[in-house]
Amino acid sequence: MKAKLQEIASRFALAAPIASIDSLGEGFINDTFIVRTEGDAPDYILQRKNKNIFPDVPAMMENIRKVTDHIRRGVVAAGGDPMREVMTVVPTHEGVLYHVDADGEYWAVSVFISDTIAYNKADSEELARKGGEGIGKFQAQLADFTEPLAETIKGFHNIRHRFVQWDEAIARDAAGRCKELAEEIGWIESRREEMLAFWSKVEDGTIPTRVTHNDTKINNILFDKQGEVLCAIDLDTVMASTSLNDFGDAIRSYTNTGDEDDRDLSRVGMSLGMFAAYTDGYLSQRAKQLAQSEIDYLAFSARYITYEQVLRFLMDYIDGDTYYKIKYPEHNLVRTHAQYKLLQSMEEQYDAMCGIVREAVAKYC
Ligand code: GN1
Ligand code: MG
Repeated sequence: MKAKLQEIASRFALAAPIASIDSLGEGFINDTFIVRTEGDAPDYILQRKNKNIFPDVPAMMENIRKVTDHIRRGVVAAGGDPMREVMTVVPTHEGVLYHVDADGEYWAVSVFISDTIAYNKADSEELARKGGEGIGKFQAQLADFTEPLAETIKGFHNIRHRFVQWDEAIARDAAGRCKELAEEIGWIESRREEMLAFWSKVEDGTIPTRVTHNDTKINNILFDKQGEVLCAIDLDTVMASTSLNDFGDAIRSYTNTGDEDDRDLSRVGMSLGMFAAYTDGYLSQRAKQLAQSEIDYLAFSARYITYEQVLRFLMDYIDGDTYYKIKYPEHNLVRTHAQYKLLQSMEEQYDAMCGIVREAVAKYC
């Protein structure tokens, strides 16, 4: 494996000879490695992109190139550091943004930004506030981006599309698990209409479409050692969608008092303090630019994305675990239960969440 990784990494235009390659991080989809180089040259991130999930890796890499080029121009214009405040994609020696190996696997490389921290959990309201500010800035950096972007995963946060997949998965019952899941399936069905009603607002344009990250959990954001956000990483799902996805998914991640896959449900819930902190940071950057419809659904978007996550984990369990990497056989079911507990906690605190949004909007408008 080491020799194969070396061979693959050597296809890319690295600034120095390779010293070592090791596995990195906890991604559920791609395989990630850190390529350390000799001397003062940067180190690099090497990723095997999951072609089962991303059917068109070249189009995805082109999205990432366009978006990072745009952000880089803005960072340079503002006097920032373009090697730290945006991801840098490294092409192959032939100038291609990916390499296809002998097995037909797709690989890509970016510069590893050193002296940074990627958190798996938000441990303070200050960090949540900074995270909100970071995604607010990311959206602001892309507000004037006008190039078309490919849809890297069809209907990614589109619940109408998810229901098509869901209905098929239930009908197929590939792993024969549906009979034991009546209660969990009921959780999804009982909220189907309200989730579709929300998505209709995106479809009819009431809620505008913008450039969005779509995977804003905390470990996809790089912080510097002073606690400031440097940049968003894992741009595989950058697409045109609603900005509410990014707020909602971040709330799902930052405010959870337990783990995404906690077996101990007593630990899981939404911290209202963390919600307030993230919301304050986010709206400090975005309040003036958002449409009223986006503000109206901001708190709801956390319920929407968390619901969608319950559906996606449960659907993968029903399908026999074909999408997410799992560490043990019932991992997707444990994730389903933990995310459902989080959803319930949001539902219980929904009025307070709406109040917090109103206050923050008033503060920044
Ligand atoms: C996946 O790739 P990663 O681990 O950052 C997933 C997200 C889920 C998340 C759940 C392309 O993100 O949508 O919310 O796991 N990414 C994709 O933790 O499906
Ligand atoms: Mg990631």
